Amino acid sequence: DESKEILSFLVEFKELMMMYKCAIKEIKTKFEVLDIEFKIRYQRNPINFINTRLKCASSIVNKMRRKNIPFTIENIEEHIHDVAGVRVICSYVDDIYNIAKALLEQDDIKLIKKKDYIANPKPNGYRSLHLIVSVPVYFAEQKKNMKVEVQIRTIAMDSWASLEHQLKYKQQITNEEHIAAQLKECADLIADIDSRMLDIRTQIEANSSEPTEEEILLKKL
Ligand code: 0O2
Repeated sequence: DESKEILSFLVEFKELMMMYKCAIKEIKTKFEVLDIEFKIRYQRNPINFINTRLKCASSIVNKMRRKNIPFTIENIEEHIHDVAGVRVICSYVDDIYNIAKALLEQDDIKLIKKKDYIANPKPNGYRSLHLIVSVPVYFAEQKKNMKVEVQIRTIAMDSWASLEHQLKYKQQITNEEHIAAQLKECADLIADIDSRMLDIRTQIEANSSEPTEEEILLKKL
């Protein structure tokens, strides 16, 4: 009887993971569409690349243990917001907010939670815009609203976060406070560089008199 229960849980778990995988596809496509449209309008891509990941079973179990939540299918859906993860890496800081706004304005997207770690960086220096959204996914016999965690950040913020993430897993850091202070300093330097790069782009755009493809075409007519 118990093995029957375990088997049915595993079947349900596999099905739930399949649904999250599909939700990732939906959200990724939405960002790809926005990137294509933006390129046509402004002659540049706001998105550098998109990474996606499905949280593995052991990470889900660990997170639920940490939060003292019993491991059931319903609880995963209700309490674990980052089973489906989409990370969008933008060129400039303003792209982050433009792309987030465009996603949230879509009428099938529901914002569940927003954490702006760019306006309010974490004490360690971490910066990124986090959105937990819900998106409807259409399956053969049902429509299901699925939660996806979206992290939007610049290339510079992303490189800092990747290295910091790696360093965190290195055990027994000696001189920990000093290391943390240096990491924080790097994060702040990176934020300064991001804001200066945006400033440079704005200056170039203000002085740019390069005609668009359409303007060149119109002149030829
Ligand atoms: P992984 O391996 O990336 O999946 P909550 O959901 O509100 O209970 P949670 O989950 O801590 O709290 O939410 P939060 O703060 O929005 O962070 C979720 C994710 O953001 C993390 O996922 C990381 O990916 C990233 N993140 C947050 N803080 C940091 C940080 O200080 N450094 C780095 N490098 N990444 C960070 P996971 O599950 O921790 O890990």
